[in-house]
Amino acid sequence: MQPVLFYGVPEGCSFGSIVALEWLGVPYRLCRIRMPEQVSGEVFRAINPVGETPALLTSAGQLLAESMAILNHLGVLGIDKGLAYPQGSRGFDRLNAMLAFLNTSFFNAFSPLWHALEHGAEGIEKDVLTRYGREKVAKAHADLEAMLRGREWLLGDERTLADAYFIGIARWAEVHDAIDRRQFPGLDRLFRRLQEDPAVRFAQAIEHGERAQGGGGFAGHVGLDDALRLVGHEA
Ligand SMILES: N[C@@H](CCC(=O)N[C@@H](CS)C(=O)NCC(=O)O)C(=O)O
Repeated sequence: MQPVLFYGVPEGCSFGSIVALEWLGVPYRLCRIRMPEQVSGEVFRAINPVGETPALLTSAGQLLAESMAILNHLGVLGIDKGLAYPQGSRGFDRLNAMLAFLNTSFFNAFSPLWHALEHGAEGIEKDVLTRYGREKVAKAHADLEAMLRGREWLLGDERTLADAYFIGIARWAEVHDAIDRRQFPGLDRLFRRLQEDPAVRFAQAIEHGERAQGGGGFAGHVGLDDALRLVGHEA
């Protein structure tokens, strides 16, 4: 069975999992979930009880939530391409540590800004959340810039699934006008390089509902009800 990735729009962190699937080149399908209405609805909670995207229906017909779990699950398919590493290796530990930083410190830095936007904060509440969020985003960028240590990609000379996940979150800086990325030259170079990547352009087109020409194994969209019927059905 082809895996199905449930991705959230607009601006979901699931963007990174779409880029990862494209880089891996494996056949897959997508199921589009609108946030917040559809993601928190009863039907989607049968996919992920937490009401969050991404979620993956694996090729074995099993459900998997959480970006880190999904990326590590997919990573096994990308070891020969250098996109991930076998568990027990130094590469695996470095990739896992980077994903953990991105999934916690980097992701969470944007939380006050998302809260202000999604809850229509006004006046002093908005000011406090905005200042707090911008400080957190700047610190997370400074920390990541230090971790990058002048390398081309987050882990070295070659791209890995960490770079795929990074771009899906880093673009939130523009959504919230949170920082000027040029203050972090290594991250700025990485961001610009990723923006030119065909898989990133493909994921952007998918999110915007535009006709998307992927270079990977995208096999089309599936509706949520049809995806539900696939749960538990192995190939
Ligand atoms: N820890 C989860 C967090 C997932 C998450 O927060 N997803 C957001 C989109 S980035 C979501 O689905 N939010 C639901 C909503 O906006 O109502 C992961 O890393 O996958």
